[in-house]
Amino acid sequence: MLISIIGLGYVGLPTAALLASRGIKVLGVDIDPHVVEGVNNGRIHIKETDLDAIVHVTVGKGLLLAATKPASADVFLIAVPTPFQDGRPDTSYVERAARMIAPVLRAGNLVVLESTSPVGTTEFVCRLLAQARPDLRFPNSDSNDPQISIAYCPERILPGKVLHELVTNDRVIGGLTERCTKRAIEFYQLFCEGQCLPTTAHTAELCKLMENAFRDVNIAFANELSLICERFGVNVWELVRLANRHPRVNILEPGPGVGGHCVAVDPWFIVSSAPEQARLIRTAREVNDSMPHNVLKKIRAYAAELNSNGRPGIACLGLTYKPDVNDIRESPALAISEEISRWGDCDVFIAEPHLQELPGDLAGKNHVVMTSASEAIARAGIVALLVNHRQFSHIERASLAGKKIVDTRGVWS
Ligand code: SAJ
Repeated sequence: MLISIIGLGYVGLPTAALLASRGIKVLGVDIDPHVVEGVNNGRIHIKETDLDAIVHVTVGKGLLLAATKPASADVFLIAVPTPFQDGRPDTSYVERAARMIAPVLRAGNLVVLESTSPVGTTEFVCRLLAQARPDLRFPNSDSNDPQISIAYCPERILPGKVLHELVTNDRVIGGLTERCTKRAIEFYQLFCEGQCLPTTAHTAELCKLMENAFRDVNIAFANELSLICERFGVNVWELVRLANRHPRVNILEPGPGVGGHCVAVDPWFIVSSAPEQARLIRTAREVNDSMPHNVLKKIRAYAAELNSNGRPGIACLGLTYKPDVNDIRESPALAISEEISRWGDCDVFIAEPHLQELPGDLAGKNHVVMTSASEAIARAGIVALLVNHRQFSHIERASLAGKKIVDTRGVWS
């Protein structure tokens, strides 16, 4: 059996490596030649627990190979990005992936889409493939006894725990026909120990979007609560801890906003396609997007207080979108630090143990320095804890004495 995985990113590469580690031959396809070259040399371009070792071993054994073009295979798994741009989801990478595999498709193949997608995208892939390959029978309404199976199965893995969750998570699997679903389930059972739950493609597509919207709405509740608590001078962390002792209450953690390429993005897929119905989902997005502004207001007020004693120093602890990862996509911590660096009237000391150098707008500015957490704190009058990385839990409380603290994650509160 040969599996071809189109897209060697955060989902495709770990899935490819996991399948290969089970002794299955995998061809990973990516349009980026650097990614392909790296993988073929046993190197990875993303940070994920244990992934480097498993890629190294499976490439060494000849079970995992990367290429810029697909070859014929038994199963094609599409895991390419679907960014949200100009108010709508961009499915052009999915389209490109489908056009890439069309020439090498053959009777008996299974095609699975894993990319987060608007409802109807799996059918769209089927139409594209059917147009490109009129010689094959596809699972559309006017085709009897289709030769190709097509299904949607969203990835649900949590960055930082990807290799574990790929195996243990339940999977929602929606084929274009019941037979497609059955075939896709057989494929996932090769490596998935969770339950494979059959449904339709539309339900599976919407299920993925709703899972992340659910999380976003719940985080927005926690964030709104933190604003209400500020108004009443109540410690939100204590309040959440106490409220969660109720048997049916489980409030999430407030923070400086929601980041990452999933929870901060996917709800917009729903809002853009059902704007009249998705009112709560839209409001939650707006609440979460407003949180960095609230953090900046507090830091600005402290900077104004310290201004009379000379140029204030601000320590920004953490840049990534969540703790213990090196991913800065949509990161509120990064957005906050970049905005502070634009003020120009403060020195900024950044501590980010998961990055080697300052990213984006922060790089190349004389008043922005990357350093250790202890040095950042020592040199700053204001300390903003933006990400609760494990390393920061070792910071001595004594080193914070006399500092203005903006603790967005409740580590010291
Ligand atoms: N966050 C909070 N408070 C919380 C929990 C999270 O502020 O109580 C923030 C985080 O700091 C981060 C953001 O939310 O900025 C998102 O982090 P996350 O850990 O909630 O989720 P992701 O984006 O790393 O992964 C999510 C997961 N989805 C759900 O939990 C419903 C994961 O299972 C999905 O596979 C992934 O999105 C994806 O790829 O869609």
